[in-house]
Amino acid sequence: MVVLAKGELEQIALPAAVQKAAPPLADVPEVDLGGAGRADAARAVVAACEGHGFFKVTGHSVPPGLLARVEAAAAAFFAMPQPEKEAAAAAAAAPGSPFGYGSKRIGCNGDLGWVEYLLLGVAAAAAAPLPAHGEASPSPSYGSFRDILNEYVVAVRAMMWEVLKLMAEGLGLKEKDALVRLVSHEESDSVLRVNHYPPHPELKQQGHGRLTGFGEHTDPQIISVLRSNDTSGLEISLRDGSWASVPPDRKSFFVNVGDVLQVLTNGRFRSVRHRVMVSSPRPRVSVIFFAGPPPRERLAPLPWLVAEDGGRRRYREFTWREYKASAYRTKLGENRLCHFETE
Ligand code: GA4
Repeated sequence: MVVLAKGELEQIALPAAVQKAAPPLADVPEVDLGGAGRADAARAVVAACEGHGFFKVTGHSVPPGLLARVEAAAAAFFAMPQPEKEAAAAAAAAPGSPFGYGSKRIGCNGDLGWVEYLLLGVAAAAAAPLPAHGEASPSPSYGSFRDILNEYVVAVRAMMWEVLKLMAEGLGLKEKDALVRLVSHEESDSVLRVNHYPPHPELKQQGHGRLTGFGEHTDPQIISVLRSNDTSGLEISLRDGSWASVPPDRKSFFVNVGDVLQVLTNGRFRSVRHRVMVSSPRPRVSVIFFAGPPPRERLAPLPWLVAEDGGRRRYREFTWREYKASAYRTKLGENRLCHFETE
C-alpha cells in the first residue's frame, strides 16, 4: 500500500482511538428469499428499510462456490506488488475516470482510510458488465479477476432486482417494476467496489486500538449490496446516533438503502450511515455493488408515497447527474441530501 505522508496516519487513527468498540447489532433484520411467503418477504423488506435502512439477505441463489472464487481472486489481486496492482487496474479505467485501483485516498476531497480498493463502472443489463478499457490485453491476473467479477455482477444483479421487486410490492406501488426499471436501464449508472482492509498490527503496540477503514457516510445511489469475508468491521449508525457492529456472515448479502431511495420513498426509507473500522488481526475483503439510475433520470418522491404522507413532498426533483455531481464535491461524511430537501 502507498506510504502515508506525515500526519495522515493520525487522521485515520485518532478519531477511532477515542471510540470504544461498537456493540454488535442484536437484531439484524433478515429477508429470506428462499422462504415460502412472498408477501412476508415483501413486508420484511419494507420494515427493514423503514427501520435501520439495512438488512441481510438469506436464501438467495448466488452459488457459494462463486462467492468463494471472488474472495480468493480478490485476495490474490491485493497480494500483488503495488506497481502491478496499479498497472493491472489501469486496464479497468478510461484515463481521467474515478475508476481503477486506489489506496488510502477515498474520493478526491481529502478523505483517508485504512483501505485499498478497486472501483469499476458497471454496464447495466450486459452479459459482461465490467469494462475492459485501455491496453488491448490487460494483465492475465487482472483479466481472470475481472471475468470472475463479471460472473458475480450478473448473479448479484439478479438477486438485487428480486429484492427491488419485493420492495415495490411491499410499498404497494402500482407499477411493480418502478424500482427495477431505474437500475436495469441500459444507461443505469452502477459501480462495483472491491475493498481490502489489511490488518495493522503495529498500531496496537502504539496504543491505537481501531483505525478508520472507510469513514462514516451514506451511499448516494438507490441500493447497495455488500458481501464480505468472515472478518468484522462494518458498523451502522442507529436512529439514536449510536453505532452497532454487524456480525460478518459470508453466506449472506447485506443491503443498504441509498440516498436516492430515501428520496423516492419521500423519506420513508432511511439511507443508512455506515462505516468500516479496522481492529481485526485478519484482513477484511468486501465487494459492494452500488446500483444507480441513468444520469438523465429525473428523481423525485413517488406520487403514491407523497399521497400517503398527506401530500407532503419532502424533496425537490433532480436528475441523478445533478445529485452525483453534487455528491462528488462533498467530503465522505457530509449530509448530501439536505441540499435537496423542500423545507
Ligand atoms: C460512497 C459510496 C461508494 O463507495 C462511492 C464513493 C465515492 C468514491 O469513493 O469515489 C465517494 C463517496 C461514495 C460519496 C462522496 C464522494 C464520492 C467518495 C466521496 C468523498 C463509489 C460512491 O458512489 O459515493
